[in-house]
Amino acid sequence: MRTWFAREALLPEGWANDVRIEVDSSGDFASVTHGASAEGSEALAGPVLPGMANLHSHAFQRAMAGLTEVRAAPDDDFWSWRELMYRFLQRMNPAQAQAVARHLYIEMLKHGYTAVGEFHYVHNEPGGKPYADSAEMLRRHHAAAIEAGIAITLLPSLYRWANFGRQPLQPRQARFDSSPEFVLRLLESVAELLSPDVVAGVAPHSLRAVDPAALRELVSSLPAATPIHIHAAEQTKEVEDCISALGRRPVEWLLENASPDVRWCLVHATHLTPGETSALAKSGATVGLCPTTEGNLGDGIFPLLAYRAAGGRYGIGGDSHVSRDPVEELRSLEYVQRLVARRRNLVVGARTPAVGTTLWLEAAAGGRVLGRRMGAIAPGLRADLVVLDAGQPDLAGKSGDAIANALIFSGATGLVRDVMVGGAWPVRGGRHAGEEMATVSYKKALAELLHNAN
Ligand code: NGQ
Ligand code: ZN
Repeated sequence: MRTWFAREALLPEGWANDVRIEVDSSGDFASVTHGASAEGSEALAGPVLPGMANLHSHAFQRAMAGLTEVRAAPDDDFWSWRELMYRFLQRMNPAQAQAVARHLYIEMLKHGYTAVGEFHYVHNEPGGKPYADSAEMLRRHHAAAIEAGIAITLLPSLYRWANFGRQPLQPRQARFDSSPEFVLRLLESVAELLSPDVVAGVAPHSLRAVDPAALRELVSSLPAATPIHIHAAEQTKEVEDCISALGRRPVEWLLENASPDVRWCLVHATHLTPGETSALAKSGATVGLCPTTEGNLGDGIFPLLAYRAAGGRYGIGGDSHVSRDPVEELRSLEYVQRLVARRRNLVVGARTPAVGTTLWLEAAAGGRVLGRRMGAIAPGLRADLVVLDAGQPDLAGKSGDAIANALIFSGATGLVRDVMVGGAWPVRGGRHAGEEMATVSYKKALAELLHNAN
């Protein structure tokens, strides 16, 4: 047992003072006591928040960040971006994918993410032949997470069709080709890797890429409590195509046919009717919001206020990784709602009128949908902590809600000092022991990928 002491910590009910945190030898919080004495415990270097979950990652896309911000056609949009992304991933080999993911995961840790849901669909060799070990690419992401020290939920994706109506995959989608049996085999082959910080789930890619029968087949074959992540209703074209093919909007169809519950993460869920919004909120599912990517791709605006008012759960994802920072995601989430409503201070809860505190607590709690015991500083959960640097000028004189608000709304950088994942400290003093090596191999991978690009 190790015992830590924080002058201030963000507990489920809000900021508390003089908090004693016991972590057992397996990396779980054993007890959390506020108003406690510091005696016999090790002092943390500043205010403490629960570790943040990154619900939705396509790690390889980090290597493209900044490369698609050039207008190539008068009507550049999500679909033209997708073509560039497909082209980019064609040649990425397993070693490069691992180098990109390892570097990304280290950067995410340094910004306060302690767990990642890796929604993984680049299964096959270029051309579409499965690797000798069909789990090769998935294992590379596991290895990257272990090297980084981030908790990971491996979400092998089922990607069967190019579009609704069982349209055959296009040649540039050949690396994704997979069946329910293929995905279930991947789950079996990673079973020996599982631990409290390595979880496996599945990711039927979307209603575009998975037909209803295959979705049913996959979901009905899963062990209890397996996380199920799916993209839904991100683009209006997808909503229209879904209505033509299935007679329902994507989220409406899922609610009627797949009974999403606490195991489910609906990624984006951008385009909802008021009826879908409240039904989804009451389903127990979590929405995986990816604010910086959704902005980057011009997806649209999620009805966050109505969804929260109906009791909906959500978390955040880095998705295409145009950001690696939870602060940027949360700030963007609130600002987009302000721009629409032309009001301020919108995401606030019963616990506190402070937006920063509310956003961090709610998004962290969304980490449950990674299938890992996480989401708060509370006994029985994995010990994930984000310790801020009390010496930073942007935190000077601040306490409680003002800390979380300064973190999210002051543009401060470098506030995160130490990060604990399952009782271990992959980041200490703002540094990660593997960062130099990870940077060297990331740069090498990027040089190779960009050199080969055409
Ligand atoms: C993805 N990204 O899976 O990476 C998708 C694009 C697709 C987003 N939806 C690929 N943002 O939709 O087929
Ligand atoms: Zn995605």
